Amino acid sequence: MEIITTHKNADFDALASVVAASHLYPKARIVLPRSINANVRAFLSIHKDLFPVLSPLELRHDEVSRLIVVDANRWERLDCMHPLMGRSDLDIHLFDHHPEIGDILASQGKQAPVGSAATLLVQELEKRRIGIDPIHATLFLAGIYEDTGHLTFPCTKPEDARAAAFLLEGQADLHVIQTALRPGYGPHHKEILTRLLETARRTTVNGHVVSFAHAELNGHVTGLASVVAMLRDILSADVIFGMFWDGRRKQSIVIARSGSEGVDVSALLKPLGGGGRPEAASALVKGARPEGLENWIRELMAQNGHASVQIFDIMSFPVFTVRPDDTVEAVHTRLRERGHTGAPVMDGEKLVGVISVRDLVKLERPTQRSAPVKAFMKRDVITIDPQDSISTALRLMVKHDIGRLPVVEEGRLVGIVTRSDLMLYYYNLI
Ligand SMILES: [Mn+2]
Repeated sequence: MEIITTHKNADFDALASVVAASHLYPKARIVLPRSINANVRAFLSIHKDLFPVLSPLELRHDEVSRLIVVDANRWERLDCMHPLMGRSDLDIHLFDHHPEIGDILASQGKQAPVGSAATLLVQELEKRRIGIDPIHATLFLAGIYEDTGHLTFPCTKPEDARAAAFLLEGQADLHVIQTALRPGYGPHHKEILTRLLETARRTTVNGHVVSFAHAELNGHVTGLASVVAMLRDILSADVIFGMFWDGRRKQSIVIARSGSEGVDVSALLKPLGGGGRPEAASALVKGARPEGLENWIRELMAQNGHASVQIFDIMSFPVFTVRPDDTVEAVHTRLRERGHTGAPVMDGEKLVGVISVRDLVKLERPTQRSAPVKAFMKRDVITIDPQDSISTALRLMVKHDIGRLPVVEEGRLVGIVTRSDLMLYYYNLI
């Protein structure tokens, strides 16, 4: 007997991958783990007949001759498959996209760090010219979209977009996908969100705006991650930690979301036994209260401060500056020659203003051209510290609509960071 299985808490990528694998292995039975995400369960309740599945409890392990694993590469992530571990006569095929190396050793299959496991299987179906009907195309696309955040997560690869295009050509239904991927949001979630908003506290750690919000759980709640994601949008924090206390099981659940390149929440939660991706991670800690964990996380973040990229790493120096008594004409010419869009105005060692080409081009009259720049410079200069984070710089530029920030340390001008420095950083060009 051949079986296809996937990881516990099966998500759309997992379901899409097992179903796609069943196209590659028509004789194989699908064995779904007992725990399935709420939105996948809702989808299955309508589509159940299309995908006949076997419970792991019904499985006769000794009859299994081939195991096909999708969207997972570790035995511990599979449900009730331990009797198969270490069996030398078992033929294992593996289709997985997780970049870390696992302990399931396969003779065949496909492993590549693309955005979703479904991508790898869809590529295989396309290659072997195996037809996909619109309903299946819809499910496979839901898998790709879920794991890549509709092709927006940094894990997304060109292969994912190509597979998505192939499925759209195969008439995947975006209306169905929209409904299927919508997070379950009920009255209970609203209650939790309200509680989180009431308890949310904002702090700044290493220049990142970080929020911790607490809530107690009454019984098992699914979809907590989407509530935390909503909270992050509402609070517009760089990093958010949803801290949940499950009193009945005496355990804490930490769900973290980061919108800042400088903070890798999966690395942060690793010491707590958690994991995930740099921008989304979670941890379940038995016997520890959320308050204590919050302190622990704060300390970890403070320690990691030096590892994250600071303004010092991307700023330019030495800085081209002008004097307050230089004429508009002279400053304009010098900026143009150097290709700068602006400069700090220095009175000796003292930063007294900034002037930008944007201000200078408006000054056309001869009397203005010969006037000193101090008459037209901006005097309330927004500056930044070399130890500040990239996201702080970005926030200041957006808030004040400015394109450059003088970097000041102990009253001294040590560099300048411009919009184009940030752009080079975000596009990974430096
Ligand atoms: Mn996946």
